[in-house]
Parts: sequence; C-alpha cells; structure tokens
Amino acid sequence: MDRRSIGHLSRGVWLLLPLASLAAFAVVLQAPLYEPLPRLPLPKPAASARAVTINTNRTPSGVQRDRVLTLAMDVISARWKPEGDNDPEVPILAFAESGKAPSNPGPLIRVRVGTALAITITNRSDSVLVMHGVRAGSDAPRDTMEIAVGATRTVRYTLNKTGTYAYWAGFKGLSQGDRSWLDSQLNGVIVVDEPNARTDDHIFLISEWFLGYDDRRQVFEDVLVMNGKAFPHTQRLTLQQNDSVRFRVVNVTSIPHPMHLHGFYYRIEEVDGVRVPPSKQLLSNTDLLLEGSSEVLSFVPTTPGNWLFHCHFAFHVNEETSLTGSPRDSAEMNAQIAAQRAARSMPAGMAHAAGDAMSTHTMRGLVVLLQVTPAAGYAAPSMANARTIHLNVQRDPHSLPGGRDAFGFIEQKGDSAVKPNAISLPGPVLELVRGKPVRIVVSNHLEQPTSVHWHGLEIESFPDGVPNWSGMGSKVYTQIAPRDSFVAEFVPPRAGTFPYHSHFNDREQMISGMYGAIIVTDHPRDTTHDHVVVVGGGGPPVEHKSASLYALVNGSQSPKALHMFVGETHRLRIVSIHPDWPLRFTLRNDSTVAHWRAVAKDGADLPRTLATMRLARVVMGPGETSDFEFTPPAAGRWQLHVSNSESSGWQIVLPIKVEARPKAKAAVSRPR
Ligand SMILES: [Cu+2]
Repeated sequence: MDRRSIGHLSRGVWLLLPLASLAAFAVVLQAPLYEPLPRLPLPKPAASARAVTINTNRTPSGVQRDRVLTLAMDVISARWKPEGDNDPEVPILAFAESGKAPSNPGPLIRVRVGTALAITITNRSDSVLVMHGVRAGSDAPRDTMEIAVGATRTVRYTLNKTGTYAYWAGFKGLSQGDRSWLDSQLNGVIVVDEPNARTDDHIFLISEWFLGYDDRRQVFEDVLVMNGKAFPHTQRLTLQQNDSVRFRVVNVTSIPHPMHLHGFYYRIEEVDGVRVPPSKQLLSNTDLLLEGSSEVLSFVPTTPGNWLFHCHFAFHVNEETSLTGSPRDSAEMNAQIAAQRAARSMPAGMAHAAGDAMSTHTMRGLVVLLQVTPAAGYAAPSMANARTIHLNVQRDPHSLPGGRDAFGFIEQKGDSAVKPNAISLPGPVLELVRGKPVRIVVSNHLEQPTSVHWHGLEIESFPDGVPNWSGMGSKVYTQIAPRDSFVAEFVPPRAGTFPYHSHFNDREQMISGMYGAIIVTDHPRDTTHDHVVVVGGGGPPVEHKSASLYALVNGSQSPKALHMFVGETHRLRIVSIHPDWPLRFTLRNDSTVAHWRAVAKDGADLPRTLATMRLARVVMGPGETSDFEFTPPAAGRWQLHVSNSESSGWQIVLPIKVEARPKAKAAVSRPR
C-alpha cells in the first residue's frame, strides 16, 4: 500500500477559496444548490478544421513490415465533439495518421516486443510543438522532440520493453498537466506486448479539455473524457461472465483519478510500464491512478449484469464536468441556462446513469458501462431467511458545519418510528455476516430521489444501486423516489470493511452525509479492539466548481477519542469516502510516527507477503478502505492525523488515548 506521492492538484476542482471568505459564505448559503456561475463562451473551430473521429484504441495504426512499424502522423487543426452530436463542438489540435481523419486519442502504437518503430510527425499547426514520450517503450531514456511550425521530424528506435505508455505533445514549455484546451488532446497510447500475449484488452486514455477564465471566481469550462468521449457517450463494453478482462488505463490529465470497478476486484498488474510481481498484486476495487501514470488492471467478471468502471471523485462524474450549457454566444447561453433551471425544478424522472434530456441529474465524464452476459446455468444466490435492516434516508436542516443541510441515514430498530430529521453522521455501521443473506430496506424521506451503493461488495447487479442501470436484461433498477423505498437483498461473500453511499447526485448527497461503513465478519467484532474510522464530506462546496473544504471524521470536526491498551493489538478500519479529496492519514504521537501492520485493502485481506509492518502513513482516494493493526508501544496521547492531500488544506485530529491495562490484583492472603 505504499503510495507514490500525490502531485500538486493544480486546478479545476482543486482550486480553493481563500479561507477568509468562507465565513461570509457560510451565513448566506442555505439553499441546497448554489446558483450556477455564468458559463464561459467556448472558442469556435476554424471553418477549415477537420472533424475528429473517436479512437477506441482497438486497432493499431501504421504499417508493419519485417518487424518495422512505420507511422506517419500530422498535427492538424480539428473540430471535436467530446459529448453528444448535439452538444458543443470545440477546436483542438489532433494527431492524424497521414491520409486519415484526425483522431482522439491519437493513433494507437501497438507491437510485439522487439519491433522497430519509425515515427514521422509533421506539424501543420501554427505553433511550435514539443513531442514527449519519445523512446517510451524502450530501454533508452525518455526524450522530447521540438517540431517547428511546418516542420517534419522522424525518430527511429526499437520497442524492446513491454508495457503500456503514452506519447503526447504540447505547446513549448508546458508540462502534460499544464496543457489547457487547444493542445490537450494531443495524446496517444503505446503498447508493447509480450510475444504471445492476448491483445483483446481494452485501452482507455483519460484526458481533459480545460478552458480557464478567471482564477479568482474559478470560472472555467471543462470536460473529462475516456478515449475522446465523456459519459454517456463513452464506450459500452460487453463482457462474458467468467471470461478474464484486462484494462489498460492511461491518465494524461493534471490530477489523479480514483478508478472504481463495481462488482469485482481487480489486480494491478503493471504501473507505468513496470510489471508488478504476482506476489505483490493485491485486490483493489478503487485505486488512485496518478496524473501522468498508466496502469494495467485485470479482473474476472464473475457475476452477470450491468456494472460501471468510473472515477470516484464526484466532480469528475458530475454535470458540472460537461460543456453542455456552455454558450457560443449570449443568446444561446441565456436559452440554455433557462432550460437548465427549468429542468432543475422538475421533481421526478431523473435519469442518473443513462442520461435523459429532461433529467435533473445525470452522470457525466469518466464513466464506462460494462454489461456482463450470464454464463449458461447461472443462478443468483438464495435470499431465504434473510435478516432485515431498515435504513431511512432523511434530511437534518442546517446541521452541518457552515449551516448546510445534512442528508444522511438512520437505522430504524423495532417498531418505534424514527424521529423526523434524525440522522446518524456517518451512517450507522452495517454489521453483516459473511455468507448470510441480508435485506436492507431503504426508505427515502428526502424531497428528492436517492439511491444507495454498497461499494465494493461482490453482489448481484440489481441491488448495486446505480439508477437506470443496475440489473440485467429487462429487470433494471431505477432510483428511490421521495416517499418510496427499495429493498436491496444480497449475500456478502467476503469479510472486510466497505463503504456505502449515495449513488445519486453524489456531489450533493454524498458530500452532505450519505455515507457510512459496512463491516462484514464471521464472528461479532470485539469493538474494544476493533475501531472504525469513517472520513467523509461535511457539506457541499461554498462555490460552484470548487472543492468542499468541509470534512468529518466519524461525523465530527473534533471527533471523540478512541481508547486503546498498551501492548494489545487493535484493528483500525479506515473508510475514505470524501468525494472531493484523496486523504492522507498519519498515526503518531508528539515525537514520532507509529508503525502499523497493513492487513486489508478495499475489504480484501492482503496476501501474507504484503501484510507487513510499515510506517503508519497512507493516502487513500474516495471509496478506498484500508485495515491496519496497531499495537501501541507506550501509553499516552496518540493521534490519527487526517488531512486532504494538499498541504494547504484542512486537518482533523482523531485522538487515541492509550493506557496501560490495570494489572489483575494479585491474590494476597490476608490474616483473618
Ligand atoms: Cu477523476
């Protein structure tokens, strides 16, 4: 679980307001939705710009003869529709294989190891460009190549190192993540395969088109895409149950993305072109794919139905990450804003997954749909004798820091009715027994639809909680309407620590309290030695398109202390579910960082080779869980420091009081 460091998170959701302005906003903003900022007019493509085709990275480009791949590419001005046919079209520079249309991503370079590459690039743009990733896929150091306006340059080298790599180009002087819009889609993938490797894997390149305007007001337009398209216009994969799958995911944006797979665990087989030895491959269902990084993930879709692979930053799958509604001119802007407002006031019919013109909330951005076809003879597990849990979703007005409304869960026990507005922050720990069916009746007492996702549990698709998508065939789950309820029935197959959270309008509901922990065990937990730490949102951001500054640790900004005993082993189950931030955890006392043993990640036990003692520090993206064992070496005040991964951000301290256990009184014989 060693993390490479999270780099600077420079823009977009990461831009923060000065702290001094917060107090003023906190008083004013009580409405559930902040007023959208004006949208930025988008640049227009030149009349001569050619239309971009979408490259799904399934077909290698170039001409291969006698173990030499020859690829000639031009950089040209192009017009690109990152979303639907009726959505905005924007100008970009794009790679075009000579004689073909420009594509996004650029041409796929894919060869057997040992193939020579002759790549020729002609710069037909009117700016000097620098090509990066030159010699990626070889033992030679990475290089760059400057290409003057109108110039043609050729590079030849042998692709002698297996792995997944990116090539990219940008204006002179810019890093990969500094590129903003015109040069942001000059990206392509290089795959160097083992001699007999399967090549039917799925390659996804994540890029961002970003148009900034005014740092102070954080006005910007952006769209995040996978292989040149944003959801719901991304690819839809059809997979066969029990047929192994491999994803190659390349992130050329300026920020990490916590990529979450519903329903299944994946193994990370390769990072940045370097194989991870099988003994070091752990099971994950959510992992931070760092900026500028590539990963190869493999999994077996063992359960049929409809699933997702998506980024777990709520902002990156939210309507705000969309050019839809961005104006070309003021008349169009005004009409679109009016239409959006009209749509927002509609009470029902919200389409979360598949998208619907009249919906008030849809997923956008970094989402891919997966459909797993059942194998012959598939039968869902029996739900006979399921135990029932009643979970109510309610709103507690003005109860969050800053006076915002909390949305949250409360368990209804026995026959007594739950008090209106009462919620538990975080949601109640759902204690489930491995292999035993459970029926969770979720009743929605909000004025808006909701949905609940049991994150990371290897269950059937139907109860998985993705509106208008979870399920199979004609049996598809929709949502939980106001005053309606939904029965999620499943059998948790694995003991471990998992989050549960809203999967509808996450950017408002999850960040406002709709999250909690699920703990699956074989035996009841000894809660004096088994502690749950849930870190999630404490309210939505105070301004459009900014990150929320509010976080809660076990429901509070000054959480209650945990109690531990010297020399005894305690388990810490940490759930990271703040939808805006990767979180940094450090367990320490005044003088020193502690050591702990990592024992599980995302609910799956670590293999013995990875369950090691290490310095007690970890960075976790939203949706990740980690379990650690800590044996306090000394009495006193220990602390779990929780902060966002930016050094400039907030920090919350969870106190841990460590005491020596009072010795049992020795039997002393007394005179009578
Ligand atoms: Cu993301």
